[in-house]
Amino acid sequence: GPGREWWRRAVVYQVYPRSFADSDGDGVGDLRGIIGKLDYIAALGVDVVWLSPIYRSPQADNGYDISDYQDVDPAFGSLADLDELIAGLHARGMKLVMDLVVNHTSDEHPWFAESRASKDAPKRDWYWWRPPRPGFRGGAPGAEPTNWHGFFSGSTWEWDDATGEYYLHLFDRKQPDLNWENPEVRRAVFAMMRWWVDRGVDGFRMDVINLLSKAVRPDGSLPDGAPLPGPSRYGDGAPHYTNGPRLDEFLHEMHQAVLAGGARDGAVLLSVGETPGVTLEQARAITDPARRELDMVFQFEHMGVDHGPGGKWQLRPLRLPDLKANLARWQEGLAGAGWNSLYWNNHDQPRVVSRWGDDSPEHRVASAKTLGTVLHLQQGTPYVYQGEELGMTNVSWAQIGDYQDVETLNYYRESVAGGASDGEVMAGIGPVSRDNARTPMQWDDSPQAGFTTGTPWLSVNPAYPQINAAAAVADPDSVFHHYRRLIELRHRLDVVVDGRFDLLLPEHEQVFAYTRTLEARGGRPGDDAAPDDAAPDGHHGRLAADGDPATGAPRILLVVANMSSRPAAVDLAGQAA
Ligand code: ISL
Repeated sequence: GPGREWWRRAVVYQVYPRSFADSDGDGVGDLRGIIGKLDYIAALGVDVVWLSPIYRSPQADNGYDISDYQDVDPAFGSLADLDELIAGLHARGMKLVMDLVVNHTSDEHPWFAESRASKDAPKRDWYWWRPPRPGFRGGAPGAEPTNWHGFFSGSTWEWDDATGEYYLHLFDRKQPDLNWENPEVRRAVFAMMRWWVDRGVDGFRMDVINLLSKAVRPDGSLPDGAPLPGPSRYGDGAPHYTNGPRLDEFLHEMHQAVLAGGARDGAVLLSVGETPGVTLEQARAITDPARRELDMVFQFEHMGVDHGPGGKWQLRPLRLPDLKANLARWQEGLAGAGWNSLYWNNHDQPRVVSRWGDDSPEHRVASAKTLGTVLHLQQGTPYVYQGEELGMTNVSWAQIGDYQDVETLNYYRESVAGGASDGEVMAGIGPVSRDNARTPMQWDDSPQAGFTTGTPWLSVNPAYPQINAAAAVADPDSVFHHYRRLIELRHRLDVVVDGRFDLLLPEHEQVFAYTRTLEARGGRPGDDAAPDDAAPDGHHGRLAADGDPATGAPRILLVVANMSSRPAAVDLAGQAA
């Protein structure tokens, strides 16, 4: 019944196919590569694999630009390979969550080709076409229908000379936004989703799903955004497309049309929305089970605590109290109301051990374990991004030519055109570029980290001789085995799933400490206290459990983790309940 869904106890592992494992030596990871690593993923003990997009795509944004939702890109393999992957996961008791990218398509999708054909094309209204601003010549600077600045730099509007109108693209110009106001668009998306459910997928991770509803006025126009700081001629459009007026309605419709039907095997489907800019209040609405929208969302506030005035490109050192306050607010805010997703990493974020930990040779392993402990013992569904379980680290390349990511390249171009020096722009890019997450998975210490027999599409991180899966699996004290034990704890202990979260020492600059407490003594007889092997090593943290005298099951977990590489003294007297 409600409140007991399988995903409350589950851990999800994200695979970014392009960078995971290459079976055919072309330098690009593929589905057969993933199939060959299923035993590795199963050994970690995760319940679900979330697969970043493998659909047919021109790869302008590594597959987040889809030209056919119902086929596999030849770079990744075939539908038959995907069926084999689904079967291989199911055979090992794991599920598959697909990436659903329906805020936009590729400009090479047939829907867009039909839409751009003429002003009265039947699919014209499937995308956002608008005339130039009155008094301006189409294509001239300032003629765009709104002043919005795009996620990937520049205007969100692209001029189309053939029909004399602009189309909207919140991301790259090769990613035109679908018009969800049009019921035919919604029907086509829901039919596509059901096709995947029938094929055996167990859920969807929904790309920028809270950007679907734009604040369109009755006359069809869209509002300008407040001017951005600095010399930029653009404005901030986010308030006009983030959690827009019809979002809850669209998500509820999707729930009724697809999600309510469940998976092919009868289990509930997992739905997780990626929701940049979402507030706690909005997330509570979206994930409130009574509203029947989504199970959980990825919030972004904690990813912003180290952003400078210039945003992500100006990372500042973390102030631990800020991170703790934010995560505690989400723990408390969704408790008993919605559900949290827990993540440090994904394919868009720098590696957490480099960002908020200590990736030096002396401290990397302990630091990565500590970060894992602090996240995995919170309430919610944890997501592990490939390589996080190895403590993989950032790269920092000196030349823009070493980077491949469209967001990074567009940002570089715009900044240098605006007068910034190569040096300052590269200093911003190094610590935060999405390519930090996208270097090939490090399997072993053979050439190219065992990722490919050819030339990888993006350079391997030179740290691979020390940091790789073969070494980690063989070492019982590795980050890998620590993550495996954390995942096992969630499966075994009700207090990890359901316990109330209470932050301790909120102002402490080094220590992240909290308790999880089960009010109702609902432990299963026979469970014992948290095993010693769950305790992270030495000065980097510890985990304690207090057994319920009635059942023997742990009733309270105390997590005390030193997030710094310096010794820390804490006095917990009077802190724990
Ligand atoms: O990467 C970001 C912050 O560092 C975000 O701005 C990111 O672009 C945003 O969270 C949306 O991400 C998702 O949609 C994009 C795609 O490029 C990302 O990979 C995807 O996760 C467009 O589909």
